[in-house]
Amino acid sequence: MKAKKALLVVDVQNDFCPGGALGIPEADKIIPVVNRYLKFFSKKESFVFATRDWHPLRSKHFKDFGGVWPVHCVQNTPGAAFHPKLKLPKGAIYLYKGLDPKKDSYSSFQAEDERGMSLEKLLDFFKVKEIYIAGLATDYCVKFTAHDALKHGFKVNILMDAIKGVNLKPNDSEDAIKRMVKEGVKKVTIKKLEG
Ligand code: VGL
Ligand code: ZN
Repeated sequence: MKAKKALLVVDVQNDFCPGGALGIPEADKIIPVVNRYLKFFSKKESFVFATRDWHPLRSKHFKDFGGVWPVHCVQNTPGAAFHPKLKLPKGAIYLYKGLDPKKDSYSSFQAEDERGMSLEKLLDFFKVKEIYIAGLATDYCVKFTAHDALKHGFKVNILMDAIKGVNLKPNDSEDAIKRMVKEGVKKVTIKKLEG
């Protein structure tokens, strides 16, 4: 049987887009490209996973409680909703992360579906061996997700034209990409993929 692939769309939520509580400049510009990847992978009968940062109102992740971030992506608020332009297909599998008020939980490998099933369990169940990562933010969730995926033995690709970073320090995203590549991640673009 051919090894299965999955597209992982990370945290394309209102609060991470311009105008949101933790708005990343031009984050919304990746959305048409993410949609092209969604179309591409749907045709290939790959799996689609979509995560949402999904924090309780009181969390150590937030400045008010000792963290570094403004309050963002609070469970069931409009800021935590997917960006309205994101076109997730029927059959997409939804995951939530950042649920634990005592942890940052940047990695999608700390995410779970509504039944509490982890990403790793789901990928194993569907026999996925290779993942493609798009979304926000390059220097946090994307970086930690790629790291954990490699650690768990998956082949990992980052979609260079469909990620965007927070850049608390100006070079954070660049450094994150260098580190991911060093660890064994492959850089992919929609042109390369559609070939
Ligand atoms: C993230 C900052 C704060 C992320 C989450 O998922 O990349 N970044 N919370
Ligand atoms: Zn967060």
